[in-house]
Amino acid sequence: MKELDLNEILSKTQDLKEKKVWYVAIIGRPNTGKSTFINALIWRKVSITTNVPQTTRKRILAIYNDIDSQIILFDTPWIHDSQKILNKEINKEATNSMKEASVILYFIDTTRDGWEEENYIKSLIKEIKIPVIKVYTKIDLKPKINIPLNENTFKISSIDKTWFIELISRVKTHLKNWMTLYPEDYYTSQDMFFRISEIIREKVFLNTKEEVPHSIFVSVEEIEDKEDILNIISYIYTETDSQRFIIIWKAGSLIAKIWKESRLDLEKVFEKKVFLSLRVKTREKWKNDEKLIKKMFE
Ligand SMILES: Nc1nc2c(ncn2[C@@H]2O[C@H](COP(=O)(O)OP(=O)(O)OP(=O)(O)O)[C@@H](O)[C@H]2O)c(=O)[nH]1
Ligand SMILES: [Mg+2]
Repeated sequence: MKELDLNEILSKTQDLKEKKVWYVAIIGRPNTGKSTFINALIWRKVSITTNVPQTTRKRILAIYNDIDSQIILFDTPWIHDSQKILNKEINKEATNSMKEASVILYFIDTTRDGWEEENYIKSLIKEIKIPVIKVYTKIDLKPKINIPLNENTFKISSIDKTWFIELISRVKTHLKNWMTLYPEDYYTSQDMFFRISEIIREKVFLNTKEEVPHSIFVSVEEIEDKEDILNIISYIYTETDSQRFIIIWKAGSLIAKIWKESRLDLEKVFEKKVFLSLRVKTREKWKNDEKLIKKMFE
C-alpha cells in the first residue's frame, strides 16, 4: 500500500522525471460510473462505489502512471444547490477540481436519461474555459447504442475496460510536459484515516436504504498499524436515533454485516489482518456542524 508521505516523496525526488503531466477532473451526474472508472484505470480501489447516487463526497485524488505520463485524477462529487454546510463544502470540492484541471472528462450514463441535470452540467462547463471530453459510460449494458465518436467523444465500459487506451491517449494531448508530481509507485494522496472511513461508509451505503446512507458519517478514531495486523477503532454517526436503530437492527445483525464486509475489504486493500472495533452513535444535525465539516474537508 502506498500513501502520500511528504518526507518519502522528498527523499525520492531523483525519481521524478519529465512526462505528460497534470490534473484531470471527472465530472457527471451521480451514479454515472466516475469512481468505478478511476478504480479500474489504476487497478486499485481508491474511490468507493455503490449504486446509491451521491456516494462521493470529497474529491479523491488518484494517480495514474505509465511510460510517458502521470495523470492526476480528481473524482469529483456531484454539484447541487443546497444551503446545508455539508453540501456547500461538497460543491466547493467539485468546482475547485474543475478549475485546476487541464481537461475535464464529462461522464454521461448511457443507461439513463439526462433530463435537466445534464443541462445544468452543460451550463457549468460553458462557464469554465477548459477543454471537455464527453465520455459515455456503461456501454457493456448498451452494446448496440449508436454514439457518433470523435476526438472529443468516447464511450467506455469500466467492467471490460473498453476504449480506455484511446481515451487516455486523447487525455494526454491536453497535458503539459512537466516534472512528475509524485513518485511512480504512488497511486493516491489520501491518508489512511480517510481511506478506512470511506471503506466503512461504502458498506453502510450498500446495506442501508432511503435516507440512511446519506445520514451518516464515519469517524476513524485510532489506527495502530503493526507489521502483521491493523487495529482500528471507528464510529458510524447517524443524524437521529431512529437511523441508529436501523443500523443496529435485529440485535445487531445489520451492523454485524457492515462490520464483516468492512473488515474483509480492509484486509484486501491493506494486505494484512484487520481488527476492527465499530460502534454506532447519534450526532444530531452534524451536517450543519461547521467545525466538524471543515475538519472533514481539510
Ligand atoms: N455495467 C456497468 N456498471 C457500471 C459501470 N461503471 C459503473 N457501474 C456501476 O454504476 C454504479 C455507480 O458507479 P459509481 O462509480 O459509484 O458512480 P459515481 O459516478 O462515482 O457516483 P457518485 O459518487 O454517486 O457521483 C455502481 O453500481 C457501479 O458498479 C460500467 O462500466 N458498467
Ligand atoms: Mg463516486
